[in-house]
Amino acid sequence: MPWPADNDSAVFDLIDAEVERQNTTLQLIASENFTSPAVIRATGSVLTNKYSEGYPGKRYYGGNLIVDDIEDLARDRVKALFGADHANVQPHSGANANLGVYLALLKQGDTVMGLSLDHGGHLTHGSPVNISGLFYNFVSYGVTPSDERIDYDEIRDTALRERPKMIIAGATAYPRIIDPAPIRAIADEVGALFMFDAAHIAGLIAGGVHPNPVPYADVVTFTTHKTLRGPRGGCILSTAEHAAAIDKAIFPGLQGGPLEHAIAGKAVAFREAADPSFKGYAEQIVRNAAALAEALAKEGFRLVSGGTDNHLLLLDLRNFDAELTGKEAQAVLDQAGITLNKNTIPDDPRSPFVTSGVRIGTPAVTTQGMTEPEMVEIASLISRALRNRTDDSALAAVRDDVAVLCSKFTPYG
Ligand code: DSN
Repeated sequence: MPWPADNDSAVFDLIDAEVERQNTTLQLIASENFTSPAVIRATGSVLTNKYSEGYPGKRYYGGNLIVDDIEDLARDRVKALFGADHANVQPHSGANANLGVYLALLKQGDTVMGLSLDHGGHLTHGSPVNISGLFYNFVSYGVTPSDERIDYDEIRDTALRERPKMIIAGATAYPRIIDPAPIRAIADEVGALFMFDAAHIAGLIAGGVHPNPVPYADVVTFTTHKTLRGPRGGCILSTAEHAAAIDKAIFPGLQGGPLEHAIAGKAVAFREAADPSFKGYAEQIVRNAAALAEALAKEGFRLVSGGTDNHLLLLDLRNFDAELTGKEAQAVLDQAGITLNKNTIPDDPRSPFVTSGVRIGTPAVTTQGMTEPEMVEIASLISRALRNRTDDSALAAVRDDVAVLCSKFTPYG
């Protein structure tokens, strides 16, 4: 097989540099994680060579007997993990999983309710710049100003007024538990479908530390690469009633050939998540987030909603420094070897490109083996960097301390 004499160092040197970055700096983006070598092996396998349009037993190309077994393994494992009737493991992403559900169960123009993006929702829950907001009539609900938590009474009032075809629960920047039971009751009262987008918390559900929405929702979507710690990709679980419509919407409705190398990686990750040790991992993610929140509060930051029940926290930077924006904090912390993202806080006076907050997550550092003492150290490093944000040598010193901390917990040694 052709393999350039320089081993394509243009690409592979960059991959090596990225391994180095992940090993030596702190990864605090709430939607990221470190997959296992087994997941990486599956996603880097010859399965990338195979075309498999269709589903196990019903493919449009030959040579799919082995691929059928792999996709069946993935489907069976994820159904068992979450107790679902039906699984579609083909969505290339969480966005595609959500769009597939809309294509299957909605008509263009239907009214749908979701958490607004600026209160922690997701682009595909009706943002006007996303296909969801362009094709469907999304009506947003938000968090209550007083406690910055989802108000189930407000969801009910809005649902009674708007009579949506579907109610969506789920978030990308919401630090509290979302209870599926009252949303099921509201959906039943107004005759709506209930979709739970569990992208961020799928691993917490699998680990038994957050309520499982599968017994309540008609459909549950999620990504496999966040708290669930699998390869980048999406997944849909549903009741048997919606199985055929969802499968048809994903293929041929929305996608072509499935990424069977990613599906093999998902199968590996679903097995890892079913291992009893994963429960301990999920519990530690939440303990670490709580410890980090407490330590950051002591450093003078305000926590949106006062704390966290899950894998993430949202910091309102204004208390700490009225001039400091999320955009600047993200850039300064990058310089100090601390990777996180700027994020709007509820009713943020600044634009989404600037923001008054940052989002911080503990899935990746927990995978590395860090526990509560390291969370206190991380809070101190964040605070030090932001207090000295115009001092390059102080930021370099924080970066050195970050590297020392990471050297004790190297993810890919
Ligand atoms: N980009 C993801 C996140 O960071 O939450 C959502 O799709």
